[in-house]
Amino acid sequence: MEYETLETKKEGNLFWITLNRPDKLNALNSKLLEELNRAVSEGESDPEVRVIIITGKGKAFCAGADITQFNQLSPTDAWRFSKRGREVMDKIESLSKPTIAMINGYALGGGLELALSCDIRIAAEEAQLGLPEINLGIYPGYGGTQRLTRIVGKGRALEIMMTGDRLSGKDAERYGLVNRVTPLSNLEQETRKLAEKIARKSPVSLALIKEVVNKGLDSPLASGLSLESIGWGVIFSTEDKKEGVNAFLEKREPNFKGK
Ligand code: CO8
Repeated sequence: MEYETLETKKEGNLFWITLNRPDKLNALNSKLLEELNRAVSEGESDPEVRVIIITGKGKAFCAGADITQFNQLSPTDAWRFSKRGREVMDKIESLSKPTIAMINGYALGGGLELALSCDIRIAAEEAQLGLPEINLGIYPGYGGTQRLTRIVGKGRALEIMMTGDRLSGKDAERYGLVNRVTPLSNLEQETRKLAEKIARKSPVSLALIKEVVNKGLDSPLASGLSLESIGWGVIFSTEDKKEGVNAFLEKREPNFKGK
């Protein structure tokens, strides 16, 4: 597919999406947001793709929503703009395939919110992460108030939103905001290694893990636990379950097909 503001690349079972407005630090304008929406659908619908990686070109992962659009927005436009961005982030979070945000540099505002909608975040030590909307007299509008709080806890989330301060990659790891950090020079290699490891697992198990974890987080514990048990019924009907158990018994590596 053709894109103007991002690049996609298929590498075996991995699908890379690279935001590509480096001179504007990959700020999310409407075009980029819509292309991102299309690109994740492309990865989701390709049966060969098992893991989707989102990153940015240049010195930023993404510096947030495009501030130059803000002065033209009426309050109704701002609501629509926020709602549309949130729909795209919700879609990324609920994809059936695992997603990794490879945070190569600035991940600010809507850029951090994009990373928060991915399943796993791996960041460069040199990256800077934050929600600086407070400094613009606004506040996060692409799901950050909710997702950041669920990931790092209320106290830390409020501090990040109320100060607008940027965290280094290392501090973000300490806060539990990113899963792991690595020097920028190793970031791509580490991300690929992690993505390839996940890509060898059963796609059905991966999809069910995501569904049960995400839906469970929005439900009382008893409902989440019940969903987990129901999923067990589903997983026992799959070819991948037979393959995984037989591979163990036959002392060989499994070859999961996603069926
Ligand atoms: N929007 C538009 N342009 C941007 C953005 C942005 N978010 N960030 C950087 N740019 C542009 C700069 O204007 C500059 O363009 P130009 O060369 O034409 O002047 C270019 O990118 C390079 O940036 P800098 O020269 O500023 O680079 P520095 O290395 O000096 O600084 C910073 C890097 C610290 C990242 C700095 O650019 C900065 O503070 N950027 C803004 C970060 C920010 O505040 N992000 C939050 C935006 S608000 C948001 O994301 C809300 C999400 C919910 C929206 C809901 C819809 C209404």
